[in-house]
Amino acid sequence: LIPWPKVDFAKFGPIERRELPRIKKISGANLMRNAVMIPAVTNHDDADITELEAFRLQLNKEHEKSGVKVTMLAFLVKACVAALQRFPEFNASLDMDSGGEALILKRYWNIGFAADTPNGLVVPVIKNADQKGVLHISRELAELAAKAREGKLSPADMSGATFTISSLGGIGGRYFTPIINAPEVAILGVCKSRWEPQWDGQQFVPRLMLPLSLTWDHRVIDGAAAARFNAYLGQILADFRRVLL
Ligand code: CAO
Repeated sequence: LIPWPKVDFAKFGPIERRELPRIKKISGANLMRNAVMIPAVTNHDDADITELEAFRLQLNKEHEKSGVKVTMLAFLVKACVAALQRFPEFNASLDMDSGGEALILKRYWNIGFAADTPNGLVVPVIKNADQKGVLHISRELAELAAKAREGKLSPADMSGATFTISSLGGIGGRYFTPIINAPEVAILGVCKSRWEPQWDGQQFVPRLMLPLSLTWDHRVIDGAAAARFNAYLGQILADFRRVLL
Protein backbone atom coordinates (compact mmCIF):
# COMPACT_ATOMS: atom_id res chain seq x y z
CA LEU A 1 0.00 0.00 0.00
CA ILE A 2 1.19 3.52 -0.69
CA PRO A 3 1.59 5.76 2.41
CA TRP A 4 -1.41 7.63 3.87
CA PRO A 5 -1.60 11.21 2.46
CA LYS A 6 0.11 13.71 4.78
CA VAL A 7 -1.54 17.12 4.69
CA ASP A 8 -0.92 20.19 6.84
CA PHE A 9 -4.63 21.00 7.31
CA ALA A 10 -3.87 24.19 9.27
CA LYS A 11 -2.49 25.67 6.06
CA PHE A 12 -6.05 25.77 4.68
CA GLY A 13 -8.05 26.98 7.70
CA PRO A 14 -8.59 26.70 11.46
CA ILE A 15 -8.52 23.17 12.92
CA GLU A 16 -9.10 21.42 16.27
CA ARG A 17 -7.50 18.10 17.35
CA ARG A 18 -9.88 15.81 19.25
CA GLU A 19 -8.75 12.48 20.77
CA LEU A 20 -10.93 9.50 19.74
CA PRO A 21 -12.93 7.94 22.62
CA ARG A 22 -11.51 4.64 23.95
CA ILE A 23 -14.30 2.57 22.35
CA LYS A 24 -13.58 4.04 18.90
CA LYS A 25 -9.86 3.32 19.28
CA ILE A 26 -10.60 -0.33 20.05
CA SER A 27 -13.42 -0.86 17.55
CA GLY A 28 -11.53 0.99 14.81
CA ALA A 29 -8.81 -1.66 14.71
CA ASN A 30 -11.42 -4.45 14.64
CA LEU A 31 -13.45 -2.75 11.90
CA MET A 32 -10.30 -2.20 9.84
CA ARG A 33 -9.30 -5.87 10.09
CA ASN A 34 -12.83 -7.09 9.29
CA ALA A 35 -13.28 -4.70 6.35
CA VAL A 36 -9.91 -5.61 4.82
CA MET A 37 -9.70 -9.35 5.55
CA ILE A 38 -13.24 -10.59 4.86
CA PRO A 39 -14.39 -10.98 1.25
CA ALA A 40 -17.76 -9.48 2.10
CA VAL A 41 -20.79 -9.05 -0.15
CA THR A 42 -24.09 -7.35 0.70
CA ASN A 43 -27.56 -8.39 -0.55
CA HIS A 44 -30.38 -5.86 -0.18
CA ASP A 45 -34.02 -6.79 0.10
CA ASP A 46 -37.34 -5.52 1.47
CA ALA A 47 -39.74 -7.24 3.86
CA ASP A 48 -43.46 -6.50 4.00
CA ILE A 49 -44.10 -5.77 7.71
CA THR A 50 -47.62 -4.30 7.34
CA GLU A 51 -49.32 -6.93 9.53
CA LEU A 52 -46.37 -7.26 11.92
CA GLU A 53 -46.36 -3.51 12.59
CA ALA A 54 -50.11 -3.60 13.33
CA PHE A 55 -49.47 -6.49 15.76
CA ARG A 56 -46.56 -4.58 17.37
CA LEU A 57 -48.73 -1.51 17.96
CA GLN A 58 -51.49 -3.70 19.43
CA LEU A 59 -48.98 -5.45 21.73
CA ASN A 60 -47.67 -2.12 22.96
CA LYS A 61 -51.21 -0.99 23.74
CA GLU A 62 -51.87 -4.25 25.67
CA HIS A 63 -48.63 -3.88 27.64
CA GLU A 64 -48.81 -0.11 28.12
CA LYS A 65 -48.92 -0.42 31.92
CA SER A 66 -46.12 -3.00 32.25
CA GLY A 67 -43.54 -0.57 30.86
CA VAL A 68 -42.32 -3.00 28.19
CA LYS A 69 -42.00 -1.40 24.77
CA VAL A 70 -41.71 -3.70 21.79
CA THR A 71 -39.76 -2.29 18.83
CA MET A 72 -39.28 -3.95 15.45
CA LEU A 73 -35.80 -5.00 16.60
CA ALA A 74 -37.22 -7.63 19.00
CA PHE A 75 -39.16 -9.26 16.13
CA LEU A 76 -36.06 -9.07 13.97
CA VAL A 77 -34.08 -10.99 16.60
CA LYS A 78 -36.69 -13.78 16.56
CA ALA A 79 -36.97 -13.77 12.76
CA CYS A 80 -33.18 -13.97 12.43
CA VAL A 81 -33.05 -16.94 14.82
CA ALA A 82 -35.58 -18.74 12.58
CA ALA A 83 -33.52 -17.94 9.47
CA LEU A 84 -30.25 -18.97 11.19
CA GLN A 85 -31.83 -22.29 12.17
CA ARG A 86 -32.98 -22.83 8.57
CA PHE A 87 -29.55 -21.82 7.17
CA PRO A 88 -26.99 -22.99 9.80
CA GLU A 89 -23.90 -21.84 7.89
CA PHE A 90 -24.90 -18.25 8.77
CA ASN A 91 -24.60 -19.20 12.48
CA ALA A 92 -21.02 -20.39 12.14
CA SER A 93 -17.38 -19.37 12.18
CA LEU A 94 -14.37 -20.48 10.16
CA ASP A 95 -12.08 -22.79 12.14
CA MET A 96 -8.91 -20.70 12.04
CA ASP A 97 -6.93 -23.39 13.90
CA SER A 98 -7.08 -25.38 10.66
CA GLY A 99 -6.34 -22.28 8.57
CA GLY A 100 -10.00 -21.78 7.81
CA GLU A 101 -10.48 -25.22 6.25
CA ALA A 102 -13.52 -26.16 8.34
CA LEU A 103 -16.64 -24.54 9.61
CA ILE A 104 -17.69 -24.49 13.27
CA LEU A 105 -21.48 -24.60 13.36
CA LYS A 106 -22.94 -23.27 16.60
CA ARG A 107 -25.96 -24.95 18.13
CA TYR A 108 -26.84 -21.86 20.15
CA TRP A 109 -28.31 -18.61 18.88
CA ASN A 110 -26.91 -15.47 20.51
CA ILE A 111 -27.84 -12.29 18.69
CA GLY A 112 -25.66 -9.18 19.00
CA PHE A 113 -27.12 -5.76 18.22
CA ALA A 114 -25.21 -2.58 17.43
CA ALA A 115 -25.97 0.15 19.95
CA ASP A 116 -25.08 3.77 19.34
CA THR A 117 -23.65 5.51 22.43
CA PRO A 118 -22.09 8.95 22.97
CA ASN A 119 -18.70 7.22 23.19
CA GLY A 120 -19.08 5.04 20.11
CA LEU A 121 -20.54 1.80 18.89
CA VAL A 122 -20.92 -1.25 21.14
CA VAL A 123 -22.52 -4.63 20.47
CA PRO A 124 -24.36 -6.18 23.45
CA VAL A 125 -25.67 -9.71 23.00
CA ILE A 126 -29.08 -11.31 23.58
CA LYS A 127 -28.06 -14.79 24.75
CA ASN A 128 -30.11 -17.89 23.79
CA ALA A 129 -32.59 -15.80 21.80
CA ASP A 130 -34.19 -19.02 20.53
CA GLN A 131 -35.45 -19.71 24.07
CA LYS A 132 -36.92 -16.24 24.69
CA GLY A 133 -40.20 -14.65 23.63
CA VAL A 134 -40.53 -11.22 22.02
CA LEU A 135 -41.53 -9.52 25.31
CA HIS A 136 -38.55 -11.03 27.13
CA ILE A 137 -36.24 -9.96 24.29
CA SER A 138 -37.73 -6.43 24.29
CA ARG A 139 -37.00 -6.10 28.01
CA GLU A 140 -33.42 -7.31 27.53
CA LEU A 141 -32.87 -5.02 24.53
CA ALA A 142 -33.97 -2.02 26.61
CA GLU A 143 -31.80 -3.07 29.59
CA LEU A 144 -28.71 -3.70 27.48
CA ALA A 145 -29.21 -0.50 25.44
CA ALA A 146 -29.48 1.51 28.70
CA LYS A 147 -26.34 -0.17 30.07
CA ALA A 148 -24.58 0.60 26.78
CA ARG A 149 -25.48 4.30 26.94
CA GLU A 150 -24.26 4.47 30.56
CA GLY A 151 -21.01 2.72 29.65
CA LYS A 152 -21.83 -0.11 32.07
CA LEU A 153 -21.74 -3.16 29.78
CA SER A 154 -19.53 -5.96 31.08
CA PRO A 155 -17.31 -8.01 28.74
CA ALA A 156 -19.80 -10.90 29.28
CA ASP A 157 -22.66 -8.69 28.00
CA MET A 158 -20.73 -8.20 24.76
CA SER A 159 -19.38 -11.68 24.09
CA GLY A 160 -20.61 -14.90 22.52
CA ALA A 161 -22.65 -13.49 19.62
CA THR A 162 -23.27 -15.83 16.69
CA PHE A 163 -24.88 -13.19 14.43
CA THR A 164 -25.35 -9.42 14.63
CA ILE A 165 -28.12 -7.00 13.71
CA SER A 166 -27.35 -3.34 13.10
CA SER A 167 -30.58 -1.34 13.09
CA LEU A 168 -30.68 2.25 11.93
CA GLY A 169 -34.47 1.97 11.72
CA GLY A 170 -35.10 4.53 14.46
CA ILE A 171 -32.98 7.09 12.60
CA GLY A 172 -33.52 6.71 8.86
CA GLY A 173 -31.88 5.79 5.58
CA ARG A 174 -32.64 3.19 2.93
CA TYR A 175 -29.84 0.62 2.83
CA PHE A 176 -26.25 0.42 4.04
CA THR A 177 -23.45 -2.14 3.97
CA PRO A 178 -22.61 -3.23 7.54
CA ILE A 179 -19.18 -4.69 8.32
CA ILE A 180 -19.17 -8.28 9.59
CA ASN A 181 -18.33 -8.66 13.29
CA ALA A 182 -15.60 -11.36 13.07
CA PRO A 183 -15.46 -14.24 13.78
CA GLU A 184 -19.14 -14.19 12.77
CA VAL A 185 -19.85 -14.73 9.07
CA ALA A 186 -22.86 -12.49 8.48
CA ILE A 187 -24.60 -9.35 9.74
CA LEU A 188 -28.01 -7.86 9.03
CA GLY A 189 -28.41 -4.12 8.51
CA VAL A 190 -31.90 -2.69 8.92
CA CYS A 191 -33.16 0.77 7.92
CA LYS A 192 -36.36 2.73 8.40
CA SER A 193 -39.58 1.18 7.14
CA ARG A 194 -41.81 3.20 4.83
CA TRP A 195 -45.13 2.93 3.04
CA GLU A 196 -44.76 1.97 -0.59
CA PRO A 197 -47.14 0.96 -3.38
CA GLN A 198 -46.97 -2.79 -4.00
CA TRP A 199 -48.63 -4.58 -6.94
CA ASP A 200 -51.06 -7.25 -5.64
CA GLY A 201 -51.79 -8.69 -9.07
CA GLN A 202 -54.60 -6.26 -9.81
CA GLN A 203 -53.73 -2.93 -8.28
CA PHE A 204 -51.13 -1.07 -6.28
CA VAL A 205 -51.80 -1.23 -2.55
CA PRO A 206 -49.98 0.60 0.27
CA ARG A 207 -47.68 -1.75 2.22
CA LEU A 208 -45.15 -1.02 4.97
CA MET A 209 -41.75 -2.15 3.67
CA LEU A 210 -38.63 -2.73 5.79
CA PRO A 211 -35.25 -2.40 4.03
CA LEU A 212 -32.81 -5.21 4.86
CA SER A 213 -29.10 -5.42 3.99
CA LEU A 214 -27.36 -8.73 4.65
CA THR A 215 -23.54 -8.71 4.51
CA TRP A 216 -21.94 -12.16 4.34
CA ASP A 217 -18.50 -13.74 4.16
CA HIS A 218 -18.03 -15.19 0.66
CA ARG A 219 -15.55 -17.77 1.98
CA VAL A 220 -18.44 -19.41 3.80
CA ILE A 221 -21.65 -18.30 2.08
CA ASP A 222 -22.67 -18.02 -1.58
CA GLY A 223 -24.90 -15.41 -3.18
CA ALA A 224 -27.72 -17.90 -3.74
CA ALA A 225 -27.74 -18.86 -0.04
CA ALA A 226 -27.77 -15.18 0.95
CA ALA A 227 -30.70 -14.49 -1.38
CA ARG A 228 -32.54 -17.50 0.14
CA PHE A 229 -31.77 -16.29 3.67
CA ASN A 230 -33.20 -12.83 2.89
CA ALA A 231 -36.23 -14.29 1.11
CA TYR A 232 -36.97 -16.57 4.09
CA LEU A 233 -36.44 -13.73 6.56
CA GLY A 234 -38.88 -11.64 4.51
CA GLN A 235 -41.46 -14.46 4.60
CA ILE A 236 -41.18 -14.75 8.39
CA LEU A 237 -41.50 -10.99 8.89
CA ALA A 238 -44.51 -10.92 6.54
CA ASP A 239 -46.18 -13.77 8.44
CA PHE A 240 -44.64 -15.07 11.68
CA ARG A 241 -46.87 -18.19 11.55
CA ARG A 242 -44.29 -19.51 9.08
CA VAL A 243 -41.86 -20.24 11.93
CA LEU A 244 -44.23 -23.08 12.85
CA LEU A 245 -43.75 -24.84 9.50
N1 CAO B 1 -38.53 1.46 10.88
C1 CAO B 1 -39.25 2.48 11.37
N2 CAO B 1 -39.22 2.86 12.66
C2 CAO B 1 -38.41 2.16 13.49
C3 CAO B 1 -37.63 1.09 13.05
C4 CAO B 1 -37.71 0.74 11.68
N3 CAO B 1 -36.99 -0.26 11.18
N4 CAO B 1 -36.92 0.60 14.09
C5 CAO B 1 -37.25 1.34 15.16
N5 CAO B 1 -38.15 2.28 14.79
C6 CAO B 1 -38.77 3.30 15.66
C7 CAO B 1 -39.19 2.70 16.98
O1 CAO B 1 -40.44 2.07 16.88
C8 CAO B 1 -39.21 3.93 17.85
O2 CAO B 1 -40.39 4.68 17.54
P1 CAO B 1 -41.23 5.47 18.68
O3 CAO B 1 -40.23 6.37 19.35
O4 CAO B 1 -42.28 6.17 17.90
O5 CAO B 1 -41.76 4.44 19.59
C9 CAO B 1 -38.03 4.75 17.34
O6 CAO B 1 -37.79 4.27 16.01
C10 CAO B 1 -36.76 4.63 18.16
O7 CAO B 1 -36.42 3.28 18.31
P2 CAO B 1 -35.10 2.89 19.16
O8 CAO B 1 -33.89 3.22 18.37
O9 CAO B 1 -35.22 3.53 20.49
O10 CAO B 1 -35.26 1.33 19.41
P3 CAO B 1 -34.71 0.10 18.58
O11 CAO B 1 -35.13 -1.09 19.35
O12 CAO B 1 -35.10 0.18 17.16
O13 CAO B 1 -33.11 0.24 18.63
C11 CAO B 1 -30.91 0.42 19.51
C12 CAO B 1 -32.38 0.16 19.82
C13 CAO B 1 -30.10 0.38 20.79
C14 CAO B 1 -30.39 -0.62 18.53
C15 CAO B 1 -30.81 1.83 18.84
O14 CAO B 1 -31.18 2.83 19.76
C16 CAO B 1 -29.45 2.15 18.27
O15 CAO B 1 -28.50 2.44 18.99
N6 CAO B 1 -29.35 2.11 16.92
C17 CAO B 1 -28.15 2.48 16.20
C18 CAO B 1 -27.33 1.26 15.79
C19 CAO B 1 -26.17 1.69 14.93
O16 CAO B 1 -25.55 2.70 15.19
N7 CAO B 1 -25.89 0.92 13.87
C20 CAO B 1 -24.89 1.28 12.94
C21 CAO B 1 -23.71 0.43 13.14
S1 CAO B 1 -22.51 0.74 11.89
O17 CAO B 1 -21.84 2.09 12.41
